[in-house]
Order: sequence, then structure tokens, then C-alpha cells
Amino acid sequence: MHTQVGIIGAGPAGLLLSHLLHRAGIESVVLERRSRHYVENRIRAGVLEQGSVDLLLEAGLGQRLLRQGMQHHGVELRFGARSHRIDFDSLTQGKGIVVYGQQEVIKDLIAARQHADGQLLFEAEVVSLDELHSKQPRIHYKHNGREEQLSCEFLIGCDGYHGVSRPAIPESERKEFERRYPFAWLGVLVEAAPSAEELIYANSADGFALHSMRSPSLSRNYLQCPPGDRIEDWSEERIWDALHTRLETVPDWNLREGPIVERGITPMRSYVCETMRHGRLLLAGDAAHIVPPTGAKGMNLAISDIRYLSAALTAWYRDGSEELLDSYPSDCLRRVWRGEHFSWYMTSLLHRFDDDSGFQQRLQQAEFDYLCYSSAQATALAENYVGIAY
Ligand code: FAS
Ligand code: PHB
Repeated sequence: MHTQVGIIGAGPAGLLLSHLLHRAGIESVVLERRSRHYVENRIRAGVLEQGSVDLLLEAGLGQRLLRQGMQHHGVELRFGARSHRIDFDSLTQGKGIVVYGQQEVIKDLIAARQHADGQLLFEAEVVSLDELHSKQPRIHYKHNGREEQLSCEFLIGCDGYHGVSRPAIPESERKEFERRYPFAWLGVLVEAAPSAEELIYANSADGFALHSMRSPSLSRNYLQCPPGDRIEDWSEERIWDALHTRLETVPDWNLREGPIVERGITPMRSYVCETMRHGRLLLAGDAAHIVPPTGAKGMNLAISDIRYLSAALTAWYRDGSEELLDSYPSDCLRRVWRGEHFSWYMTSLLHRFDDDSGFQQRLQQAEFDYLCYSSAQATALAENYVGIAY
């Protein structure tokens, strides 16, 4: 099989790229190792920045998003008995976020590709790539029990952190940076109405917790746990005890319980591979960078990369210009490193570290006090949270 752009991975990056290329008259094939049902039901991110919402609306993907997405104008930081709301409206001249589950974005993108007879191959596992410096790079994959091959003109790795595309770049040529955190996040999806209008990030003596939501009847809660914990280490009783203890630290506020319909543990790491182009192979999204989810940046950075990559490929097919392809990595990395810093900042501010001296906790308390006092500091947090302008 041959196509113009071969895309590995049907996550937000791969699907959005295929959709935007189609709108530019460029043909692509998306190869996804999982089933359609799996990718449409995988619970992940929940927050869309203003810029991501605008891009999805411009690309004709906004119908359900406008109907079901929940516009938020602030977030609450809770430090023990103290609480402070970061008001996006006053601090960012009216920008905000929309709470809309990543799996809903995936459903909208798949529906749009299917409507356009796009070539999405599910349960098609890519096993290797070659000819990356030729004009016809090749993807080797397994589908329906057979070894298959896709030749293309550009090969895009949208296959996430554990995919095959980044390792196809020789390690000696990969410029990589990583920081691991001494904790993970346990996340639960709960059939219960949210207990607050906006997200609550809590730094408590027992550790971090986050109260988020997916709809008027679905809550999404997270708590910090040891990095090696397995989900079976956490009974429902233990999960709820920890969430109540860490979130119910202010008067007259209680966390609503309900049936837990999904649960999982996500490791926490910051990672960047600055080598986002290698011949005709280009990386986008989690294949190139990972952030701890505390800043709600993962999916938004994937969308940011695709904004640049779709423009670069469109320019090449339109008039053979290589300029945007050459600047693709640096164009992405400016926002990626801003997102990495903000995600590290929020993670450092809100989690409990095994810090016997108490030094880290006093830094956190000082930062919280400053956020409460200084509109300049609160503005910095707000403008990063709603998304830096392109
Ligand atoms: P994705 O990982 O979404 O998609 C990659 C796709 O490639 C997958 O569908 C995979 O099956 C496929 N693939 C991999 N190898 C392949 C192969 N060899 N052949 C074919 N297909 C292959 N971000 C937030 O902002 N907030 C959160 O709360 C949050 N929670 C997360 C929880 C988990 C468990 C994980 C893993 C990530 C979470 N993230 C969160 C980050 C997440 O939203 C990512 O940033 C986002 O999915 C990135 O999108 P993609 O780059 O498209 O990668
Ligand atoms: C979520 O709703 O899944 C969510 C929200 C904010 C975050 C991380 C995850 O920082």
C-alpha cells in the first residue's frame, strides 16, 4: 500500500493530523494497534486549553464539544484549611478552559475521518520502519494476521511514549531529557455529580488530590500514590478515605461518592526528545514529550505539535517548501518546554515529597502565600493554565 503521509497512532495527535491533512487535500493512512472500541473508551486527559478548543472548532470538530464541553473560568488551589481561586477571567482577559474528556475528542476525530472515508486501520501494529532518509520511507506492520507494508512520502510518529517511532532514531542522534517523580497518580472515574463547579487541586498533609469532572453526572478524581503501587493495592474504601482526607480540608465542603467505573495508576515523568525530525520521520505528541498531568498539558501539547506539523506538510505539498519542516522541531519545542516547566511547577507546588527537612513544604507554602497575595504571580499561573498564545 502507498500513501502520501503514513501516521502511526490513533491518539489525539495522529487523528487530528490526518483530519487536518485531509482538509488540505493531502492523503494519509493511520495505523493503530488497538481496536476502535479501545481507543474510544480509554480514559485520559480532561482539560482543553483555549487554543486547542479554537483549533478544533476551526477544523469543524466543535459540534459536540460546544454542546457537551464544560467552560471553566477558574480553578481552586487548596492548601490544608486555606483555599484560593485562580480567576481566569480577570487574570487572562476572559480566556478559560473547557473540560471535555480526551476520549470524546477521539470519538469526534474518528467520526470525522470515517465520514470522509479516511483510511484508519485499527488492530494494525507497526513493527518497524525503514528507508527513513529516502523519498519513500516504509512502515512494516501486522494486520489481520499478515505482515504488511506501507510506503509513504512522510512518516509521522504519533505512537506515544512507548511507541516504535522514536526508537527508530539512533540513540546517538536523539537529544533527550528526563526527570522522574517519586510518586504516581491513581485516577478514578466516578458515577456521581461533581462536588464543585470547578477543578480543585489540593496539597494536603497526606499528599496531593485533584477533584475534576467529565459531565454533570461524572466526576474524575486523582490522588498521589507511591510510584510502585498497583491498582489492586487500593481498595475502594482506601481510595475514598484518601480522597476525603485530602480534599475535605475546608468547612462545609464534602466530596460526593459514587460507583467507581474506571480506575488506573499513571506514572509521573517529564521527558523531551528534542530530535523531532529524522529524515522523513517526524515525531509529534507523547512520542516526543511527556509531562506530569498536574498542569493538564499532555493532550494540549500534542494538539500544539500538530498545528505546526500540518502547516509544514501543507506548505511542502503546496509548493515544495522545506522551511516549516526545517523549523518544525524548534517551533514545537518553544511551547513544549513552556509546558514542561509549568507541569513541573504545578507538580512541585502540589505534591508531598519525601523531604524530611520540611524544606520543600515551606517552599510550597511560600509560593501559595505569594499566589494569594500577588496578582502578578496568579496571572503567570492563569495564563499558563489556559494556554500560552501561539
Ligand atoms: P497517545 O498515547 O494518546 O496515542 C498513541 C497511540 O499510538 C495509541 O493509541 C497507541 O495504541 C498507538 N500505538 C503505539 N504503538 C503503536 C504501534 N507500534 N503501532 C500502532 N499503533 C501504536 N494528559 C492530560 O493532560 N491529563 C491527564 O489527566 C492525562 N492522563 C493520562 C493518563 C494515562 C494513563 C496516560 C498514558 C496519559 C495521560 N495523559 C494526560 C497524557 C495524554 O493525554 C497524552 O498527552 C495524549 O494522549 C497524547 O496524545 P498522543 O501523542 O496522540 O499519544
Ligand atoms: C482530568 O480531568 O483528567 C484532569 C484535569 C486536570 C489535570 C489533570 C487531569 O491537571
